[in-house]
Amino acid sequence: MVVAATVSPEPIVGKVQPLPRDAPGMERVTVGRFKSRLLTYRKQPAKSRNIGARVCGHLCGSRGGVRGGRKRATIIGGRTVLEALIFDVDGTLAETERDGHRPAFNQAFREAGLPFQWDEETYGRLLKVTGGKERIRRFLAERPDCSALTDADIARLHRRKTELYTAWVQSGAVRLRPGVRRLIREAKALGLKLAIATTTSPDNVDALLARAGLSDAFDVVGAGDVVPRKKPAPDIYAYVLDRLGVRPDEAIAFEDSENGLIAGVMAGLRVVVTPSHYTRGEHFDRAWALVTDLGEPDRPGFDVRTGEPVVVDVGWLKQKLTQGMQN
Ligand code: XBP
Ligand code: MG
Repeated sequence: MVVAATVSPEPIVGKVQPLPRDAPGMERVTVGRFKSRLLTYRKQPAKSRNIGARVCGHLCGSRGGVRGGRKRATIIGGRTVLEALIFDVDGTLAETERDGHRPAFNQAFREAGLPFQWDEETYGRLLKVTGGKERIRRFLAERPDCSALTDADIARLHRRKTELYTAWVQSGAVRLRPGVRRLIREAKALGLKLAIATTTSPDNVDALLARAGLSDAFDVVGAGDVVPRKKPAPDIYAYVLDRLGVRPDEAIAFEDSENGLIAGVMAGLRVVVTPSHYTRGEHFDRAWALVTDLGEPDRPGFDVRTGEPVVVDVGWLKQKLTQGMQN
């Protein structure tokens, strides 16, 4: 069946509607092909004439583009369709670092008889190193007075830390940040795909989602050592996008840190940043949106750049996408 991008001034999340193959006055111009979906623009009279140029302009523009010539954007009425939301975990879904991961590391160190503890300030500095095992290794490299640990020692230590951290999560000590549950539920109800892209260990993600009642919400979970290079490398986002089957310009990422922002931008994504306890002083110039938190209708977050109150929902994201394409 031949399908065509219809001209709709309304939703960004639009529908691909069938057109009769030989509709009069129409000429077929193939714009793109994505998976089993054939997206065809048929030149239409009068008002829709500018669509070809807008489509071409977008595909040839600096954002998105056709990476490797493999996938093409799903374009409805000259707009890229929003297909997926991708969430970071620590700091983005919940404030987990200072009172969750940090004490778990420290208890694991104590139990192993190691002669150091990470205070809040030290941990904030070490957070620049993503991944718990990598963080321990970096710390030990800075401390020649500490006896060297083998990779196997570090892995064992980290397994214990994960047990302690997941127990903390299961105890109910951590809550989702404002607007997180609301946005996830809304996006799910509207049929968007949802994914996790995190450096944290898969057990930590499972524990947090289970405790939050969101275990079934995500189509793809990319976590921990599933890719060799952790953030700020874009690998985890590339992994998740591939499994979702969506292009970077069809998805929006949510991050709390500069490392996460760099990873998302390098993967070609638009990134909404909600800075967290440890990341408030970092640089977020390249964020697509920078808000204090996602906000709730009765307690909005704030756009850090304009000071405007904001409730980040799917409608807000789609509106912002539309504005971006008009600029
Ligand atoms: C944050 C991280 C993780 C956690 C600790 O990941 O860098 O390393 O601090 O978790 P993100 P592990 O913000 O990408 O969710 O000890 O399991 O690595
Ligand atoms: Mg984070």
